[in-house]
Amino acid sequence: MRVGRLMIATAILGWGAAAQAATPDCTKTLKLAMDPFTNLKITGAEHIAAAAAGTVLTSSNGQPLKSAMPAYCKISGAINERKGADGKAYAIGFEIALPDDWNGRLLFQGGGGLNGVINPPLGTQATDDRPALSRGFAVVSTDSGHKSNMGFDRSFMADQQAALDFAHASLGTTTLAAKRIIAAYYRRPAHHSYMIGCSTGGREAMLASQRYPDLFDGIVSGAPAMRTGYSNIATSYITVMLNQAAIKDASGKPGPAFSSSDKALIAKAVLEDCDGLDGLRDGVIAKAGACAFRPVRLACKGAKGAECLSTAQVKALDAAFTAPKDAAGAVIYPSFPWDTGVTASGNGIPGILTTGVPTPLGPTNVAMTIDLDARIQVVRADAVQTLTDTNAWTNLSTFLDRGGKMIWYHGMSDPWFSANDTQDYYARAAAANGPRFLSSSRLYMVPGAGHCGGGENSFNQFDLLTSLVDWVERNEAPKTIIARRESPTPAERPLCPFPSYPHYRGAGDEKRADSFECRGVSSAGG
Ligand SMILES: [Ca+2]
Repeated sequence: MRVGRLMIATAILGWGAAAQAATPDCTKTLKLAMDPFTNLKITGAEHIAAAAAGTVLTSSNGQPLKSAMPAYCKISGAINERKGADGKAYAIGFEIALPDDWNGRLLFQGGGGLNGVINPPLGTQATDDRPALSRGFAVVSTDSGHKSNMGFDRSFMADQQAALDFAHASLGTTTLAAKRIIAAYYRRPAHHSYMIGCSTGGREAMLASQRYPDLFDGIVSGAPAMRTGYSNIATSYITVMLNQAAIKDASGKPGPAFSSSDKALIAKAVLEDCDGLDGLRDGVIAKAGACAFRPVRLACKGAKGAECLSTAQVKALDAAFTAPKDAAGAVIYPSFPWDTGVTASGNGIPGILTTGVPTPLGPTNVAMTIDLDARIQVVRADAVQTLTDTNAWTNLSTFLDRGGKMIWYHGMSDPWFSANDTQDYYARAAAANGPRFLSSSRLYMVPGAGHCGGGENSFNQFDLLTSLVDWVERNEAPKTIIARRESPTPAERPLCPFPSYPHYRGAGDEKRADSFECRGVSSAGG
């Protein structure tokens, strides 16, 4: 951080006298800057006053938080500052929020994309309207070892240590630094440590369980980016299958595979076949595992019309929802589930049936063919990708032997990483670790939800942190999680431990969670 000296001066001269008598002095952590062993430099320390509800933003351009935030000391730091192979300055940048009224716990806040920015350490993910900081957690966030203004700028990987830090190393380094700062600041260590992340943060949460089994007592992993090389092949494959059915322009470039009315037709048919399987036709497909929608039933008997799909469209849909395989017949990546979000076109990443337009993930993909075997060879030969991925490692014996607990969640309409892939990892981890995995781990599918949130008809607001802490510290294993939404009308719905799902009891207010019961085999007995 280039502002380091100025901020240190400000910290020394500034607000320290204003701190309450019972509150540790933020500036005392500055002595850590001289510790040569950790190569840890404190670059800033600032006491942040308590803030009223609705006045703190999730990020500089984010949404206002509904909860009030407590007074806290914000420490900024840099670990291992150096000049990298490409001549750029590197360090693991981090911020840690140390609330005046501390609850004795640490929360590591996972990142997103390719990281490169230090998001405000608030702990908003999977905490509904009560971020971890508002509950008294000390919260740390990090750029994972490089600076970037672009979400998918890979140039830092030219530097070996920066690549290692992104792949995994910064997680351990930052967590140890956070624990050290906490112990120095409060004069006692955190009694429990937690980790929550989604997407890249979900991958980092998996890393925490797999490669740093001693660091965390409880972990939440949402929609983990566990093997992006493979998922990128899958989404490219799906788009190519759909492009083959699209109408081409004069240059041969494919437009959208489906018109708006085509997508409405598909969405209506999927609901007709699968919405009611959970006992209630409400636009939510809660029993997706039993959804057996077949596109052929929408095939035109004659010419293409508004009420049917062309033969090419049906063929493309079948291919798009079938797992791509390599030449040897091995599945490269699981298929995506039929869910309500497959035709979504909202503000987030559009549903996987939306082609012919650029998305937040990149420019319009107009490819008409894809060589799956060539692509998979490139991914397998990519050393950084291999080190970064978390799909293969399932030995969690050290983490589980320590009593570690883990909660997973994934939106069923996530168009980037298939919810089926997280289910697949969960099954493999269960097979590898035996009953102790199932007694220490839960997976919750979120019908209709997109990538780490969103979803037009989804109950996507839920608090997993409370359940995780109760599990770790009171041995109260979670069963159902009460999820809610505020629009179109406020309503609640249970999330059930996978593979069970919430089934309508047949009577009762459908806005109330207790009108539903978890059905189907569940390790949690839910
Ligand atoms: Ca339903």
